[in-house]
Amino acid sequence: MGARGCTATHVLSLLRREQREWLLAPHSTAARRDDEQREPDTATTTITILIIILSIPILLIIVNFIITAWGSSGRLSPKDRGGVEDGPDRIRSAGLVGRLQAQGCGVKDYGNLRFDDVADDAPAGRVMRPRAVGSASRTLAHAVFTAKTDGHTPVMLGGDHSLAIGSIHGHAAAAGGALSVVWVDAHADINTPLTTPTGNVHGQAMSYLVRELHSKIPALPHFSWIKPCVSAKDIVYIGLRDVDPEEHYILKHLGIKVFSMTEVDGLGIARVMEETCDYLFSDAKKPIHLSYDIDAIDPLLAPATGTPVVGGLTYREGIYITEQICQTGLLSAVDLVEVNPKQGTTEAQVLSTVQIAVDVLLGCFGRRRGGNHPAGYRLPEP
Ligand SMILES: [Mn+2]
Repeated sequence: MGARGCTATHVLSLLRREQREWLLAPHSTAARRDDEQREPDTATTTITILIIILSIPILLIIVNFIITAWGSSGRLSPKDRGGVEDGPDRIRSAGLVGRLQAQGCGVKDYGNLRFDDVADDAPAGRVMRPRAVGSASRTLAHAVFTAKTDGHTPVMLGGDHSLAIGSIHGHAAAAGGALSVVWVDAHADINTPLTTPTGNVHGQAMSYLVRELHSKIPALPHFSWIKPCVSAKDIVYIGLRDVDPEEHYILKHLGIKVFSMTEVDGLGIARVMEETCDYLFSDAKKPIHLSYDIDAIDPLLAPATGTPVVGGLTYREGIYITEQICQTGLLSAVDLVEVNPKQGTTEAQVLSTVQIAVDVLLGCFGRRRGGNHPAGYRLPEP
């Protein structure tokens, strides 16, 4: 696969403060409880969309700043059929930037981050393409770090879920290591390089980031810069329904909070989100990194993805998650990954998947199904 240069279109519109305030709708139960202690700044954080594209498909949006990253060669595993690198541009074509701006977000599209392929990138143990993934992730981590330190909320459009290594690493570095991660996915993506059944890094992303797994991660070429940066207690999974036995052991052994589809069914999504917020805020209120895999949504609705699993979130559940996370006022970065246009068998399937991805992001940044209006709006006088 040929390497492609970095291209970027910058769409920047600065957001006036009063335009931003209406983005923050009424707070969730958990957030409301601690309303008085809320940092005033978190309620008016601008959104930067940063779109990055990796040769490991990554798209990074900083809401206020979009970084898109995808790969020139699609997914990393030979077994994967490719196409996930086309996800970000389809999401753009669906009008993401304009729709975010229309709801009051300042958005800067950083274009697609593209990464050179690495010659002779032989597997390291079971891990496929470690050098390409390792170096691309490092580039992404730096982009996210820069975006965060510039005060933006990055949005990473994938691309596959391996991009979370770079995005969470960069985010954690900017946040001083104190971060909550809400991982919405059919899969846990927490196999270690020694347990992975496929070698795909997108099934291992979390294992490189969790402090408690550090001793289980072997040295890999181009991975030595990665330092674990998230504590097991600061992670919440939502939507799991395809978890490998080794992953299940890790989740149980580390006591990671999981709301699988069983809990979504049993509790209902409102209770799941209330418990998620209570759990994450029981200690300190840390910035939230939302890593949202479109395959969390049921494949009847979002079929254009690489590893669909039956029995997923409804559209309403998937959007409710974003509305609640938005209302915490703590959303600090978002990954939206695994939209793969080549996996749709019809154009309608692709459009459905892309539209849900757009709606997920709109929900993250203030869209309320009950409606919104700008804070300063006044009815016209006759
Ligand atoms: Mn995933």
